[in-house]
Amino acid sequence: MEKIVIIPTFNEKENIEAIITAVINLQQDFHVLVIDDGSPDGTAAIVKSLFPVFPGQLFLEERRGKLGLGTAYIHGFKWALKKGYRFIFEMDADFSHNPADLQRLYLACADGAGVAIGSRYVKGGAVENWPSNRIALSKGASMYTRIITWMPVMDPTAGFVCYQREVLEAMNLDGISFVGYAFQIEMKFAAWKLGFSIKEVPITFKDRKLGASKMNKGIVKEGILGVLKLRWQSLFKNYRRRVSNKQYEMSVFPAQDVLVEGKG
Ligand SMILES: Nc1nc2c(ncn2[C@@H]2O[C@H](COP(=O)(O)OP(=O)(O)OP(=O)(O)O)[C@@H](O)[C@H]2O)c(=O)[nH]1
Ligand SMILES: [Mg+2]
Repeated sequence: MEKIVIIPTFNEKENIEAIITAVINLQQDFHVLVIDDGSPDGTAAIVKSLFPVFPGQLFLEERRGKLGLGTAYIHGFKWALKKGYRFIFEMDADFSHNPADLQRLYLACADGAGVAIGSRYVKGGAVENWPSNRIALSKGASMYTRIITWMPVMDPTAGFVCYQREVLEAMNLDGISFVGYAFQIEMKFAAWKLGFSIKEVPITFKDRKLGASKMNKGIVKEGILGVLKLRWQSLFKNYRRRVSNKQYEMSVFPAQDVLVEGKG
């Protein structure tokens, strides 16, 4: 019970079987938890049909409607903590993240990072096949986040992440308020504010080949306003208070600069 990959899904019937199979067939003891938000295309039924193929390795949590990526992950984090997993991963269902990189994120955490980020925007990272307007939006969001928050993370919107369980335990997960892209920014911001070490591991991100994007204007708006809100709240210590889990004594992964793989 070491490593679990949480995959949130909404209408991913074209990808879900292949991504689950790819993760488990790595043969590196990754379990998979799918959080499906009542996908009308029957994604959850495909997951259930795979239970006999991957007994004890594949799990499904079904929610009633599309409640957002952020709350899906919070649900998954709580589930994974309760089951005792030590390394808890976030990954998309659409093969934008290469399952073969999971082990590199794991090794970064096993090596001492509290959070390992699969990063497109550090040396060695890349984005393939994304239209130039998507790249501009993503890079713009990263730069905007760095300027406003001063958080020294090159890819703050990344959705390919490994957390040590202690990092999630130290957080008041109900205090994380954003649901779209801003959720990804907020999780990293919270880990950073709580003093955990973060390491960016270069990855190549590929555009989805199958299924439809869930990106929309509301997600962008939440990001723009959300980052300002995070910065504002953190000025007055309210933020730290809100996202920290008071029962937890923090000392396991002391604060240090954000590190980049290959640079010490
Ligand atoms: N459970 C759940 N999963 C979601 C929700 N919104 C998106 N997802 C899943 O989250 C992952 C990322 O969503 P994507 O649509 O790929 O978002 P994106 O990567 O920004 O956009 P594209 O790459 O252009 O598709 C995918 O696995 C989606 O199925 C949601 O509201 N609930
Ligand atoms: Mg995607």
